[in-house]
Amino acid sequence: TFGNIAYDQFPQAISNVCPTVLFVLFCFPWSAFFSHILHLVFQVVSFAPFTLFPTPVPKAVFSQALAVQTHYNTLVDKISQDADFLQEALASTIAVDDFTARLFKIHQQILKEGRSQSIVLGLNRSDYMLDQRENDTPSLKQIEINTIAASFGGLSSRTPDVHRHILKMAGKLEESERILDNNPAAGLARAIAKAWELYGSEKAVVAFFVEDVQRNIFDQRFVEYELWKRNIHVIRLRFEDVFKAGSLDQDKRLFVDGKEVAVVYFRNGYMPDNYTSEQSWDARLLMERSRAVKCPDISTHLAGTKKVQQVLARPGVLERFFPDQPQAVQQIRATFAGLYTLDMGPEGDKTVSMALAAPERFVLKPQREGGGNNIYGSEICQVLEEVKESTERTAYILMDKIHPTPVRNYLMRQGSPLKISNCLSELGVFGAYVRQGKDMVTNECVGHLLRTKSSEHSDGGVAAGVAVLDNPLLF
Ligand code: GSH
Repeated sequence: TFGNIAYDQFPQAISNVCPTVLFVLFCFPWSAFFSHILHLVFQVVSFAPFTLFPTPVPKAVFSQALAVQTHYNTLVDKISQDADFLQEALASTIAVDDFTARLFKIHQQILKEGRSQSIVLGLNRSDYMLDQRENDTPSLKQIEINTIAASFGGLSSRTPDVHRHILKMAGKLEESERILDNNPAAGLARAIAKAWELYGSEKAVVAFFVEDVQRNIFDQRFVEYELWKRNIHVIRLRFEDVFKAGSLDQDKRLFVDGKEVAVVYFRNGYMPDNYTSEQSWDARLLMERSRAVKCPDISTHLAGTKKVQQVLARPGVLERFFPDQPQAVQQIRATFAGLYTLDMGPEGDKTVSMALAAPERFVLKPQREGGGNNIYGSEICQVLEEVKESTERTAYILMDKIHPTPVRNYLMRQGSPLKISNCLSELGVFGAYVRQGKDMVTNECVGHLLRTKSSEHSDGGVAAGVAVLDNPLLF
């Protein structure tokens, strides 16, 4: 390392040069300087952020979250098949939200043409926080369910070993042994593999549909490698690949660059910004129309919108999907926070007044995925004052704010100073299912994800640069 070489290792001639020049040449920390510049310019890989220690989570709520997951899988799947419900639930939203409206248009076109594939693959993640009111026991409340690009199943398959190791080093052997095994990557891949097998063509590939700039590639790779282990060929596709080299044959088989695609696993396409041109929308439509198994298909994507989440909380709606299963209804409903409509009319007006009177009690949510889109506190008033008299307000829903108890921990993130923070955690549970026609072939809960962020941030996940990966330590 250039900057650390001592003067006396250099010939006398050099030490006769002006001391300032020598100082700059040899004492300035050039190596650190260049490595910093190189790092800024060429940074390709950095470690995934994580908490130094696992976070305590009560056993009862953890088990509750795992137990309800297969019902959530069924619910999402049933919603996706109920065109009338989706139409009715989303009517007010698509009138004002262009992105949801475009997705809905594709959904309608597919219904008109008839679905070309009866195999459905669903990989989702239902996210919760623990609501702790005064001395009550904490209660599990759903934040949202992600039915598209539900991430971090790959990395969370590796984090248990990180915390086991740290706890051992800290002399906490007993705690280290209590870190749960977790392998969502294997479970997600198992469902993808099942869909691929049912598709029934050995040479067809599984395509991971990804962004142009892939910041979370390693999370995806862990799922990918599970598929390669089963001798399933995986490719990665971007919008451009599909619109430039994708086509359907006369049986609507999807071919990209001459390869037949059995399964398209969407890890992109959930945000308006992902669709940079009309060609992106054409590519999405092409994939949806194809015989490839889509994960998710367009209807399942729509089933994960915030508006659907709010409509599900209305009295009687869950019963529509589980007419003979009061137990499932009860288990799902127990996880609902208060959710309120902003549709035009007296009920929506009441929601507006309630939010304006006590904004700190609520979260205002637009129909967006990817994290960091929610509105809190005085900003709720600003937004609602602007839109309250117009249909624009129907682009949002209002939800009760959840109050988890902060826990102190260190958030380990590249470039961030090490400091103890008050932290809040969010527990996610991964669901995976495959249906063929009317037959539910598999329906599983395949693992969990604990994410933790500083309580300074009201919103945002790992991908948004706010939360970090964690593990539950059950008590
Ligand atoms: N495109 C990236 C990937 O596929 O890994 C990110 C996808 C993404 O942001 N997914 C959201 C998520 O699971 C759901 S739409 N976020 C969790 C988080 O960022 O903490």
